[in-house]
Amino acid sequence: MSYLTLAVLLHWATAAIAPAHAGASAGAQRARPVIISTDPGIDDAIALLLALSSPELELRAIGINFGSLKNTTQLAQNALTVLALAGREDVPVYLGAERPLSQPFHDLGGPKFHGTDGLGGAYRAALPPSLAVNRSMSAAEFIVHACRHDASPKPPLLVSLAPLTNVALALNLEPRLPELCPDLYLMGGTVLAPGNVGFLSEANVANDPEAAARVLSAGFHTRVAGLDVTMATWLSHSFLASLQDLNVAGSFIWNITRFYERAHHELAGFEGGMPLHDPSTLLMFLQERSYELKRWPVWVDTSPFPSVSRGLMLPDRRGGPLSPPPPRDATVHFGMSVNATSVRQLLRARIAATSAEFE
Ligand SMILES: [Ca+2]
Repeated sequence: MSYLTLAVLLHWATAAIAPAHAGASAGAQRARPVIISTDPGIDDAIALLLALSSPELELRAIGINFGSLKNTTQLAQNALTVLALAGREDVPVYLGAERPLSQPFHDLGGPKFHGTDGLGGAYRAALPPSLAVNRSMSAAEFIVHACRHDASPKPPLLVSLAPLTNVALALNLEPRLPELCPDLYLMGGTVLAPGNVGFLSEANVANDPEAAARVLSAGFHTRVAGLDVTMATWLSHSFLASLQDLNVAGSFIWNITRFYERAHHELAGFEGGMPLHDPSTLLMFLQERSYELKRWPVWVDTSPFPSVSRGLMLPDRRGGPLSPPPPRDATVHFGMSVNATSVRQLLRARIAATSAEFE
């Protein structure tokens, strides 16, 4: 795609999508502020569009975390591309963790699923020069700042769609973070579903197990959208194809998922379609009734790399009269099943709504 084509697309998209958002905001007094830590990432890009098109949420900021790529500059460009598409250049993008909390970075194969640019090679053109990251603070510093000072009736929702490094760094800066911003939704790990980078490990946790261990034991009221629900929310090829004619956002999703769908076929052996990883995290907030959640104590394996168990999430799922109930300080809730039909419908409706004012 040429720069001109992208520029036309962005201009068109800005005109198309911004009014729909403005209308939604005006009528949604109770929109919850949200800060998203992300490594965009094809599924991250869809999640950001979902957040921007949901009147229940007011996106305060995007924090970039290494993950799908190590190149956080490229990941930030991808976030800015989505914001430009949605006409939301007002949302600040802060750079964050470039490497794991305490251990070296190891490439677990992110570019094979997201492409070397993170968006499947679909949008390589330069952005308008007015779009840039906000360098006044880091992603972790912004999380702390917002949780200390946001004056909304409810504190910001913390959402992590990447390794948990930014959140762990924010905890280092402000140990009271789980009191200030208690609600954390994250995509990561698996309880029973097969892993996607190891036989029981998932990429976000395996990319920085030390950060995951720190965050999951910190006392946040945590909801985990792991592979147990994200793999179960399969988007078929025909579902994806049906999005491209909806509007600019749907066409964008169709374009960036071509690489992702092909990678899931060629590398993971799936017949067609793709799992819904990162957007499921937001869908769990937007439509919690569609998820069965289980509260369990949890540990994360931080055996030195390389290890077959490094990055495993280990919830204590025992129950019944011979084992104790989860202690009160076990505050992590795992999504174990999902009404996939219902959340797919919501996703489609929200993508469709981004063009409501355009037509
Ligand atoms: Ca991600």
